[in-house]
Amino acid sequence: MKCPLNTVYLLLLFCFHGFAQSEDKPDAYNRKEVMIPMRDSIKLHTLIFIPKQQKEKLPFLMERTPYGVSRIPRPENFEYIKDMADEGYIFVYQDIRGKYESGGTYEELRASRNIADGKAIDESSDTNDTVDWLLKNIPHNNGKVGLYGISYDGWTAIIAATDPHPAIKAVSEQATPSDMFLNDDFHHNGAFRLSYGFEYAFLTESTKTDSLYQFSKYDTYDWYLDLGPLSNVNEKYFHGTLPSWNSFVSHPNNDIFWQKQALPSRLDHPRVPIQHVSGWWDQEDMVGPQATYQALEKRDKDNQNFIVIGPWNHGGWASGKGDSLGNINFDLPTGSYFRKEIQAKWFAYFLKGKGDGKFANAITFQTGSNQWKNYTAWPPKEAATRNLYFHADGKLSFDKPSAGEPKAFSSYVSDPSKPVPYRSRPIEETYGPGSRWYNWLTEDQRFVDNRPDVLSWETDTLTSDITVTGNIAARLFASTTGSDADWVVKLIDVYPDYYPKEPKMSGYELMIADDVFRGRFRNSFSRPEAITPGKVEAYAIDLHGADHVFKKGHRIMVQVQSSWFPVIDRNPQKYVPNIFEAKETDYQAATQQVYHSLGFASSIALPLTR
Ligand code: PG9
Repeated sequence: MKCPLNTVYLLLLFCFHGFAQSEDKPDAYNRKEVMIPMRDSIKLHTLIFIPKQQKEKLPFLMERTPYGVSRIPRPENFEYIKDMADEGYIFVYQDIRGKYESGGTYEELRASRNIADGKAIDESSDTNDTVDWLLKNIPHNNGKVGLYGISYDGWTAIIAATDPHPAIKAVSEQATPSDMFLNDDFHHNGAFRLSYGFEYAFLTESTKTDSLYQFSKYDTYDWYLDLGPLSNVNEKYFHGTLPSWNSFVSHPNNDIFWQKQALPSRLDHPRVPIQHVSGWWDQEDMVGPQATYQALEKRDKDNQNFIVIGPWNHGGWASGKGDSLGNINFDLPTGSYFRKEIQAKWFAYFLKGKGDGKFANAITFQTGSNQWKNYTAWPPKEAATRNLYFHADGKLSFDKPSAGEPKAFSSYVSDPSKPVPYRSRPIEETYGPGSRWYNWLTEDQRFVDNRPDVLSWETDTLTSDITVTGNIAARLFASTTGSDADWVVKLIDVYPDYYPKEPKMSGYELMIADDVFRGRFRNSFSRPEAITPGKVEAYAIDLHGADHVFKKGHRIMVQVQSSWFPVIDRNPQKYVPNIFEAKETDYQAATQQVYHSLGFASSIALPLTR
């Protein structure tokens, strides 16, 4: 993979956001650089690539980004869109308002404007103003526009679908965050994503271009531990200058700020065909496209809502073959298949009228069996849920615990001064040199097996395949001696102890589904409540979607722990109204008890198709 940039951090950041350059080709496109005026006279920096040989009127394909357009390869050399470039479109790349070479002020995930106010602006009005300009100023266009992009660029694409210009005919949002309090980059189930939130706020808001934070330690596990309580961030480092960090601090609960920002509340129904693209091991926005698809699917009268989910990390479909991720092999070139057979054909149909338009509503790459699958909806309705129960002897089985089992619970001490690392150390800066951030969700979970603060349950060796297709959820019955607690649950595929097909994978513990839940939000994400010490509480933890075959000869494992540091901030384990204002002395060790009795039968609900 060749990258267009010299700077190490940009190389890492943007290569993994799909900005890989394929081999150089003689320029097939003419490049035009323009400043396009918006309705409030602010001008946006835009690159337009027009095929040198244009036989027919062509549609536009546009990507709008906060990360700087000048670094994006020309379409004919850009692996992500090369199949489409070979076919011929007019490509448009634009710096969004306030970033890089565009005018105006940047606002992260800008709020929607009041549409009745003709002068108000937002990302949708900026898209529409750009489309107006393109239709009038770029000759030989066919009057149709498609929008695409990964993550933030996917967000700018789908936001344009809230109030689409009539020329916008198709939107492919890829790895787009949907709800920053419940999922995705900044929180998961109310637990704050500390390392991502801190580093991204600095990256995007400290300068008009992007800047990496200069950590004094390579292993940021130590740096974040030395940071102490979150209030030190503004006191010692940001001094209240970064708007998104200030929003984290002033909105610790799922209040109207987060609710209004979330995509399901901004999109009524698919007004144009929308394709959602998601990766099973997306380390940033795995849930986003699935949640947005599911919200829109309920209101999709015209069958304009589609989803594709594959074995990818964040944006992993944009470059390379996609036949492996980290240590995991998929046998097939899933990335190149997506680009050529799914993405290119989808846009060709909606923008050029090519093909029969028969697209499956949901396409997934089923892992384990390593096959593409088509479904009429995601999750497919045919799956039947069965619970996998925790038992006293560390076993996991489809049988409920019996009254005679010796122990009602298993327990561990969770100590905020020794949090469990979320990936093996050193934990390099997220987008920093040598970072292993991109594949951490596929990392072998044996690295925490021997910790006293991680509990495991495991099935016997499977005597036949078990296929899980749909949404997975944990139901945990647990108590703590503290008054708040985090619960991390991981569903793991354990490879056979000796695996001749690939000896290095012997005994590998691969996470298939996982998430963290902040205990204070067990009854409401908007109104947190302290936990009564010692009281057994029920926690419903959404582990999200999977399409995976646990193969005969493998085992299924569940791990439970109370920290995932520093991607998740430490829960003080003493209830305070706002954790961003907790004091050093509020952080205390607590004893956690996870129940597996008849009355409190902790379990994982699996959607089984076989
Ligand atoms: N995950 C990044 C992001 C998107 C939207 C908001 C904040 C962060 C990204 O990859 O663009």
